[in-house]
Amino acid sequence: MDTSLQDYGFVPFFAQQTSLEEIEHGRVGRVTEVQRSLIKVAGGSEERSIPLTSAWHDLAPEHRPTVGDWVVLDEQYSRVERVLDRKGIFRRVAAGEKTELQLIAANIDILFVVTSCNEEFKESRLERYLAVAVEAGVIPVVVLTKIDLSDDSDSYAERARSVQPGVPVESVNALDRSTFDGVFAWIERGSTIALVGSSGVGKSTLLNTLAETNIAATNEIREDDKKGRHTTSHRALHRLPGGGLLIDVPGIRELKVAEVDAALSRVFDDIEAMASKCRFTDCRHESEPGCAVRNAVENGDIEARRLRNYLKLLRENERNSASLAEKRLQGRAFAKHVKQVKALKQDQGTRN
Ligand SMILES: Nc1nc2c(ncn2[C@@H]2O[C@H](COP(=O)(O)OP(=O)(O)OP(=O)(O)O)[C@@H](O)[C@H]2O)c(=O)[nH]1
Ligand SMILES: [Mg+2]
Ligand SMILES: [Zn+2]
Repeated sequence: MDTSLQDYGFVPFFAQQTSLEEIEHGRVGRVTEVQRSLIKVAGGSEERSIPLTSAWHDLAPEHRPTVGDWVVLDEQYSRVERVLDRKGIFRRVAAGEKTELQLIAANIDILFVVTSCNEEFKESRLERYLAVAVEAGVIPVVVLTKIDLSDDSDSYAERARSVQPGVPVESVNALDRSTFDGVFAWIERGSTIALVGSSGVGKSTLLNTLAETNIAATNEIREDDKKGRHTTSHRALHRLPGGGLLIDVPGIRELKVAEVDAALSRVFDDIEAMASKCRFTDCRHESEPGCAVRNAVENGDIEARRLRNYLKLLRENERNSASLAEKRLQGRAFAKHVKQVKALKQDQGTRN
């Protein structure tokens, strides 16, 4: 097999979905960038820019190629013939009024949830990211940046660890490789890491320091409120010189969740275990009598903030999952209608 495909993370799961002929002709590749009407595909031989035809735009977002996907091109390398089944997908509900999924990165092995030792740090935000990571089937690692700017970085690391026992936390100065031992341990040849988090936490800085060149633009954060300036504008997959693949993602303002039921049970297993002791099996832990969860909050066994975030995520998940399900149903009904109309026309055609 082409070694460069392996360098891009081409494992048997994907090889089984392609033919030897497609591989030998350099028609198989990995999506490294997605722009409005074209995608960049690398790995087969040279990196190619492939136009994304309108047929792809007509599909639901989850069926379109995204960064990290494996695709097969046609014989002329002029279009995407198919997108290979994914090992996993990191996605969110797109910002805005409509409930629509937005893909962030496909086929990632590890998610670096980047957060920094300043006002940006929020346990509730980490819980949100962890839920989406668990749902995507990836290993989440919290990367805590800007330890050089804080007198109290250990307490930030402690707070990050308390969000979920066992979650790895790596503390770094993103500008200084000598602090990267913990981070290096996660990087392997052919494995894919996505960098996600708020704007200004240092995702692109991490990438540049790891790559030892300035691949991505970075920008100072606002002094008054420590907010970033949304410097990175599109997602891109980069190959690190020492092996390993890194996807730099623009700062996420709001990671809205949908279809993360099982993941919420995992991330909040302490609350769910306690909920089994509530008097009513359908207790919403609001004002019901005999609520073991609220009791645990009063005793200080569960943080009030954590319960609030859990209930907020539950409601958000319920609402968004329901509207996605409805949308899919409408989509199917419409497709069926189109099929019937076509069949009818064909039928009339043959009779005429
Ligand atoms: N001192 C110090 N500065 C850092 C660290 N990490 C990031 N910075 C600085 O923080 C600013 C923002 O970093 P970026 O890498 O642009 O942040 P980003 O997460 O890519 O932001 P977006 O692309 O907007 O999502 C830059 O000025 C970096 O130099 C760190 O660990 N220590
Ligand atoms: Mg950036
Ligand atoms: Zn309860």
